[in-house]
Amino acid sequence: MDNETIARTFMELADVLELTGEVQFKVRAFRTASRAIEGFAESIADKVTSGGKLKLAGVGDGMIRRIKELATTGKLEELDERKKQLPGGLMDLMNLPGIGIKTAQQVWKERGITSVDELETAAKQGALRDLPRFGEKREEKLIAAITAWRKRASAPKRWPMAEALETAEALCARVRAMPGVLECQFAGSLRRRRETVGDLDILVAAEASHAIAIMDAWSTMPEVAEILAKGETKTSVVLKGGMQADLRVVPRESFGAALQYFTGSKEHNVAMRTIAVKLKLKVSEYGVFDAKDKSIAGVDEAEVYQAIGLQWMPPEMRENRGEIDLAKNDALPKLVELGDLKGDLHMHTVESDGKSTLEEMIEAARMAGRKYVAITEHSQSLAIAKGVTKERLRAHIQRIRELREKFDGKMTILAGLESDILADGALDMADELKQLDWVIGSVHSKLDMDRESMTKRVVRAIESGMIDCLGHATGRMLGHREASALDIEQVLHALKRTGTAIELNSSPLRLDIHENGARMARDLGVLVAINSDAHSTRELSFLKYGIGIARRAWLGPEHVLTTKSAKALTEWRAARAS
Ligand code: DGT
Ligand code: CA
Ligand code: CA
Ligand code: ZN
Repeated sequence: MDNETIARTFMELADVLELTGEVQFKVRAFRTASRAIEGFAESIADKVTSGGKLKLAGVGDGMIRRIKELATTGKLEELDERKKQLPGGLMDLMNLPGIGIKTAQQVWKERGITSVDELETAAKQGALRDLPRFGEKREEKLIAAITAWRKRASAPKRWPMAEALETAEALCARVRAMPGVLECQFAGSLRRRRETVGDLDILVAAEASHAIAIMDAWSTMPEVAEILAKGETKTSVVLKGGMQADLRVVPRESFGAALQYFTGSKEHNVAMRTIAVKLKLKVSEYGVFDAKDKSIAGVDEAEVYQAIGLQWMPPEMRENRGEIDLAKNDALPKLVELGDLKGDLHMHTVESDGKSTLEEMIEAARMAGRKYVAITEHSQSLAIAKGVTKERLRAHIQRIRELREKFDGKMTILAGLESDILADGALDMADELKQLDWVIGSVHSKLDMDRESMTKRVVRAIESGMIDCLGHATGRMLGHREASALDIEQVLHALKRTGTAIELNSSPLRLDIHENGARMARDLGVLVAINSDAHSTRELSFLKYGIGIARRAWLGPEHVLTTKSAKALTEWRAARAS
C-alpha cells in the first residue's frame, strides 16, 4: 500500500471523527500523521511491516499499529466502525463544493440534515439562512452547487462522439510525440463513429523495449485523473472529465491486426472469424495465421481483410449488417466523404441566435471549401432564439442579396429561413416563405406530443409544399432529451411524395436524423441534406460528425443533397416547385 492511500485513509478518519464530535486533539493527531506519511520518502508500509525502526514526528506507536493493519488487511476497522455510526448521506454532503466538515456538522446538528436532498430542500425553504456564517447568498450558492453535483452524478456512461473524437485526437497527438512510438490510432466505437462512445481504445505500435516508458508517460499525462490498471501491454485510465481510455501497445507487425480487432464491432469480428475458419485460417489481434500457425498478415488492416478474401471496408460499416457478404463479392458501396460536401443549408448569424455575423459566416464557409450556403435564421415564433420578424427578415434578405455581389463567383448565398413548425403543423411566417431561396421547417416546441399528433403535425408541414427540407426531425438532444414520438416512416413517405429533403443535422448533441432514419431515407429515395446548423464560424466544422453518421447509414454521394453543385441544387429545387 502506497503512502498516499494511507495518508488519505487517515485524513478520512480525521474527518469522520470530527463529524461525530470527537475531541479535537485526536482529530488533529490523525491529520498531522496523515501529512507526515504523505511526505515520507520511503514506503511507510514496507518500513513498518518489515519491523524497521520508524522515526517520524507525529507518527507514534498508535499510528504505527494502524499503518500495519492497513498494510496487511487493506482496511482500518476503526474507520469502518465509525462510518457505520454516521447517517448514510452525511459523507455525500462533504463532497459538495463549498461544504466542509464544519458546515456538514452544523446542518446535521442544528437542522437534522443528513442527505443532499434534505440540504437542498432546506436551502430552498430558506431554513438555513439564520445559521451562523450562513445567509441568503450562501443558500443560493448551495442550491446551484447541488444542481451541478447532481448533473455530474448522473453523467452519461456514454459520451457524445464529438467530445470523444476531440479527446482522442488530443491524446493521440500526445502519444505520437512519445519516444519509441511508431504509430498511434484510436479504434473502437469511436473509429466506427457511433453517435455515442463508451470508452476510448487507443493503439500504439512500438518496440517492446519502449512499452514500459510509454505506459509510464501515458499514465502520468495531465489529463489523467485515475489509473485503473497498468500493465506492459495495456493501461486503462480515467480522464479528468470521467471518460475512460485504454492504451494498448503492440509490435509493429501486429498493428494492422490489432487495429482491425479493436475497431470491432464485436459482431463484425465474430462474422469475420467464421469466414476465416472455413479457410482454415485464424484471425486474432496478433494477425492472420495459417494451419501451421504461421503469420500470413498483420502489419496493415487491408492485408488482414485480403488474407481471408475480403475487401477492406470503412470502419463505419463494421456492424455485421451485411457488409461482410458485400466485401466477399467486391460489391461494397462507395460512401460519402467530407470532401464530397459542396454546401451547407442550415446556419444562423447574429440576426437570430448565432454568434458570428453574416459576412463572417459566409467567409468562413468559403474558406472551408463550401460552394454555397443557406442563411436560415429562426422565425418569429421562436422568441427565445431571437426569431426574426417580417420586417427584420426582409431587411436580412436585402443584405444577403447585396452580399452576393461581394462574393460574386466565389460563393452562392441562399436567403433562407428556419420556419418553426407550429403545434398544429402550420408554418410560422407562411406568407413570407415564397420570397426565399431555401426553407427549412423544424419543430422546436411541444416535443412531448403523442405519436399520432406529432406525426400529423409534421406531415402537414411537409404537405404544405412550402418547405424544402425537414430540419432536425426528432428534436432529440443526446443525454438531455429523448427523440419525439414521431413516426419516422410515415414522415419519410410524406417527404418522398412531395420531393422534400430530410436534414442530417450535424450538431454534436443532435445528429438528427439519426442513422436508422438516414438509412430508411436512403432506401426510400429521400435525399439527405448534411447540414451544420452552425451558430458560429467554428461550428461550421460540425459537418464531420454528420458525415460519420451518414457513412454508418451507408449513404453514398448520390443519396446526399448537399453533394450537389450549386447549379444542380437550384435545378432540383425548381423541379420540385413545378
Ligand atoms: P463502446 O466502447 O461501448 O462504445 O464500444 P466498443 O466497440 O469500442 O467496445 P469495447 O471498447 O468494449 O471494445 C473495443 C473493441 O474490441 C470492440 O469493438 C471489438 C473488440 N472486442 C472487445 N471484446 C471483444 C470480444 O469479446 N470479442 C471480439 N471478437 N471482439 C472484442
Ligand atoms: Ca470503446
Ligand atoms: Ca475499451
Ligand atoms: Zn437551426
